Amino acid sequence: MSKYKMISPAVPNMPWQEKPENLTGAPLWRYTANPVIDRNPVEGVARIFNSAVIPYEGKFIGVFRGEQTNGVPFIYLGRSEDALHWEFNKEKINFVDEKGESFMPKYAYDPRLVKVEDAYYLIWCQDFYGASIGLAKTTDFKTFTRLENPFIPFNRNAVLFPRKINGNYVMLSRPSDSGHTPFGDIFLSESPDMTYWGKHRHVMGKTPEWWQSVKIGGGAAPIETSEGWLLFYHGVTGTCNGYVYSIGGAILDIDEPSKVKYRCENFLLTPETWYEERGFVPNVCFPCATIHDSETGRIALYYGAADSYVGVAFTTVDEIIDYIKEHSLVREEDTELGIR
Ligand code: BMA
Repeated sequence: MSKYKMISPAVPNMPWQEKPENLTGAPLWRYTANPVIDRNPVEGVARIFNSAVIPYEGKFIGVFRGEQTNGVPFIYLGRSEDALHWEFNKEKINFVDEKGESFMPKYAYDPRLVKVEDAYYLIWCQDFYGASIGLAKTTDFKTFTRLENPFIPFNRNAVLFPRKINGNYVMLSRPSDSGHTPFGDIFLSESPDMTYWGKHRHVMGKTPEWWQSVKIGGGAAPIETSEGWLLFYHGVTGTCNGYVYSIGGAILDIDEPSKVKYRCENFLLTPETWYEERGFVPNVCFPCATIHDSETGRIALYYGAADSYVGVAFTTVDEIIDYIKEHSLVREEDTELGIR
């Protein structure tokens, strides 16, 4: 019996590996066969990373950031029986407008995939006269209808909550600049209809802890738990060799998620294996999705590694929440409602 509960469906066939016995003091453990997606995964695509997966019809489906051989990122659909071995469509996702006509972004990267009620939403970063957030809806993974862009530029790392809160859809995002953004806090916005977004609130920002001292950004869709919304996010530090991306964890208030209840002072995972340290952009662990099973409390976290691969790390709801609580350091700005 788990101490804490995840309020989400059971996913008995989710991928899983037990915690290694010699692992102490670390709340996440890597899948031993990582990376689960290697280079040149499909014709015309050099690398897949920073991608999101979800259970679907007893199997798994995902939206994948594919770096095409012309260097431009786009989103590809993938399917899997076990969420570890993936088959990708050779064609990129064909987005349409509300009339059903093709409506392709110029580029698309870092997709997230979230089910809210009966629909699946894709959220990604694209050009809208500058880097901004794109949004699309599907119910069958055949037709992907773009919705209005939720925010004006510049903005990245948008993540939708998996249910409405107080009657509204809720999205986290990270206002940014047009380049490699040397700043950035996580904000929250609400919408009654997925068209008009407002009631913006500050959730949390960078901290003096060096691993997240430059900027932070949303990661996987928050998991509803008995302790609040469990959020895996990324935190960035600057070094003389560039940015280093680690994975952090926080628990947000269930009814007022702009208030942070617990926030882990330590990173949960930082680049240390070859596929995280070496690649197109070295030293990047970039979380984008979880698959989790409410019956067993198991969580599989999917993250992009070195802008080149996809890795999976495991934990349990008890293990991760206890670790975040035990190492929580919440500052006044975190606990505020986040409006000024
Ligand atoms: C960020 C995003 C991510 C990328 C990371 C490291 O700004 O563009 O897609 O993984 O940089 O390069």
